[in-house]
Amino acid sequence: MSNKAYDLLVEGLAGRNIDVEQIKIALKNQHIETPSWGYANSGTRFKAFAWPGAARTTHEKIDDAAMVHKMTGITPSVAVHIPWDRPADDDYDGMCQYAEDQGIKIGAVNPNVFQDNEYKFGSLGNPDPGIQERALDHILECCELMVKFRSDSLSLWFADGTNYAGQDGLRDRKRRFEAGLRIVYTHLPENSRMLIEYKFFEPAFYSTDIPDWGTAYAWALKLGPQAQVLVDLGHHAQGVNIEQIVAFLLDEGRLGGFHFNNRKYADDDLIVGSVNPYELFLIYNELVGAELSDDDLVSSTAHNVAYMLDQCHNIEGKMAAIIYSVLNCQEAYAKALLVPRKELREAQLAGEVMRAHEILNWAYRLDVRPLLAQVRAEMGTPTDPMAAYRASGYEAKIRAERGLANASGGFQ
Ligand code: RM4
Ligand code: MN
Ligand code: MN
Repeated sequence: MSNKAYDLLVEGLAGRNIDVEQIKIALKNQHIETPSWGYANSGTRFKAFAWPGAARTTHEKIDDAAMVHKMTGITPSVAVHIPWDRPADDDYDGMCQYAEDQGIKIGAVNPNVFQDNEYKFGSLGNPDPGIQERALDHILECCELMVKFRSDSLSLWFADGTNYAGQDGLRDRKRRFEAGLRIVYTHLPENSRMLIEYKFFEPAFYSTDIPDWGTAYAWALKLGPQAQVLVDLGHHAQGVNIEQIVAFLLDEGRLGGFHFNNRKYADDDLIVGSVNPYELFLIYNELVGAELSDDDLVSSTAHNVAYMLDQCHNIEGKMAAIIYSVLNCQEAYAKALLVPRKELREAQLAGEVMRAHEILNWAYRLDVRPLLAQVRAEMGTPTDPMAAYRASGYEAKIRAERGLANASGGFQ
């Protein structure tokens, strides 16, 4: 394949002692998990605008996830939410088989302890022991489902918190949570892990039981090595330095995974990289640095990170938005791989502030599209996934087959 732009890029990189072949291997091994709920209709608390063709069943969500994998080659798994994705006939083997027949696997299992009326005052943190137990039972059932789905990650997010000062005892809630999480921990299947997701506010507005990475990290430490922290990019206050959190958790062996999305104001769940592509690059820069580290704990932690999307496509079509998100992650990873790390380190150690900053930004400013086109060609996937998707006729097909579903609120 003649790819002039690619040849030029390789030439430029050689001058900086960058081995493109190694970088292509890393890019071919990149994996991003897509969320089943991202293919269904969703909306804000004001209105959910139905998208013609949005997936209505888990089979349809699997079909869509498989199509994204066909277009990108790097999304071989789909995360499920229980009960949204519980197979109607309880045939879990059949569901796994269906996914495998489409060329993908079931990934992280997400329990749902926030949508039933009982959870008005929380789940594990609820003052009512009966409701704590109900939540616990559901999460433990999800641990059993992990075995059926052959999944190795339990992804935990809680809507728990309070809306008014004095509503509940903050320490009481902490203790209830800790007790619940300890029980969950002992039920994790072998060789699996639990990912503890934090979020600073919403739906609770006064206090949230797992508000930040520090709380999630403290519990992961108390629980044991199978517990790690999940960083959702939308779950921080404005201006928080997420790449520094990522660096800390990587260095301590406790970064378990990501929920990628982007925010401008709150937990907006917009397309990852759409608001702040530089931040995404800086996050990937920490991950690549850790992958290359000669500290075994750090590099194995980085290699085991579960990269997942957690987005909500309210006014745009789901499929193209998810493909675009995957490409944004691919581009950020490619740029991070191209950082001339030796040069950067030398500049850092010499205290050359501007030189170090410039070296990092040199990689960020590279146009990596010819490299990615080359990688895709070598992988046998479309060199331009967005164009290939548009030309595939998939959207017209699902629109005709599925039509316009009734959208209410939330994710279904
Ligand atoms: C939360 C959080 C969780 C997701 C729910 C639906 O804000 O990001 O990961 O499962 O939304
Ligand atoms: Mn999330
Ligand atoms: Mn969120």
